[in-house]
Amino acid sequence: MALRFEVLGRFNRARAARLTLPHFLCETPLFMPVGTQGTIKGLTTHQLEDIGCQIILGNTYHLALRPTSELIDEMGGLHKFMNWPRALLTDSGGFQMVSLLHLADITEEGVTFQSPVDGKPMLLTPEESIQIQNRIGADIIMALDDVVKTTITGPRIEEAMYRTLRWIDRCIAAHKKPKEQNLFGIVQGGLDPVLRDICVQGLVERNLPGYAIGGLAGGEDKDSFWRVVAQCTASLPESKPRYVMGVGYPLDIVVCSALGADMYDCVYPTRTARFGTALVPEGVLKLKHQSMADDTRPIDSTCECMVCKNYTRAYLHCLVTKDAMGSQLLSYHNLYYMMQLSRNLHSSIIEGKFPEFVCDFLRKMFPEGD
Ligand code: PRF
Ligand code: ZN
Repeated sequence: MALRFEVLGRFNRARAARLTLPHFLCETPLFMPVGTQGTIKGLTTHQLEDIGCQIILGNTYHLALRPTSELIDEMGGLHKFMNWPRALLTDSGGFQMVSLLHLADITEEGVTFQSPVDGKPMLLTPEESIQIQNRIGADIIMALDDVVKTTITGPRIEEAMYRTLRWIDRCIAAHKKPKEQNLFGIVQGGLDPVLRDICVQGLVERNLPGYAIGGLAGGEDKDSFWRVVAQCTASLPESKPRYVMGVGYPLDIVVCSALGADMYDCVYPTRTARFGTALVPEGVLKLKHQSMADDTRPIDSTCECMVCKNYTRAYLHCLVTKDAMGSQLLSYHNLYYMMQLSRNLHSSIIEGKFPEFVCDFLRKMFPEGD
């Protein structure tokens, strides 16, 4: 195993831990910004370090198409290629293909899709996904899973869960760098507690360095989503990191952390920034709104980020729709907000003040109590 996971503090099911990866020592709970083409849109790696990002996400599917994993390998791996000294995680590619390309088709062999480059049919097998991720060289690599929307029902959910379990053995067998890269398995099974349980047990038997909870944040209601997270975290090993994929909103991160999850990733903070929305303790602030045009305050007077120290809402309002700098500054602030949230979760758990932190977070976000 190429990681160490030490739980430093707990509050009921919530944990604060130190996750030592080959390229960086991370503290959990932890939010991972998503970069697709080997970059977090609009930010330099120096800015990501300033913000306090510990680990960022790359997508196998995008990187494999361009610049290709062979080229990244020749360049000495993705860390070196993108000049990012800290930790990296790559997703396996199947989820991106299925969610981006509606033409993708899943068979026992793997995920078949039409190449967006030349339209030719291509096949991503579990073996190939791992081989590509071995070339890219991230600290954490993800197993290829069969992902179905949680909103569908019937035998397809069961088929996808059992296929994910069969594929994990093909991923483990194909993984050539277990001393340098950590392969995480992904729990599937939709909203069915029996299927989720079979999947958790199957993956735990494989004794992997970490586990992800997949197949969520796909349009199911919050209650079902939290229920699945609570069930999975209750039976995953205490001594391994737990990663909830594709999550999420600040509220979801607080709730999932209370349920015992440790890691998260989502495009939301950077995507919403590009649409002119800033994350603030009260929820969101829409910089495009006409009321911002002559507002001389920063985005958030309690935020200590470079943007809030230097720019007014009025200036950002002026930029948001007209210049790339607008979305860059908002992305900077939004990621700072997510990192501060992660740090606050970590320290409040360590200091035994987690309930106070959660109450304070909820009171600010829902002042009317609704
Ligand atoms: N599997 C993989 N990547 C993912 C997910 C998943 O289930 C999700 C959740 N829908 C986000 N990203 N491989
Ligand atoms: Zn700020």
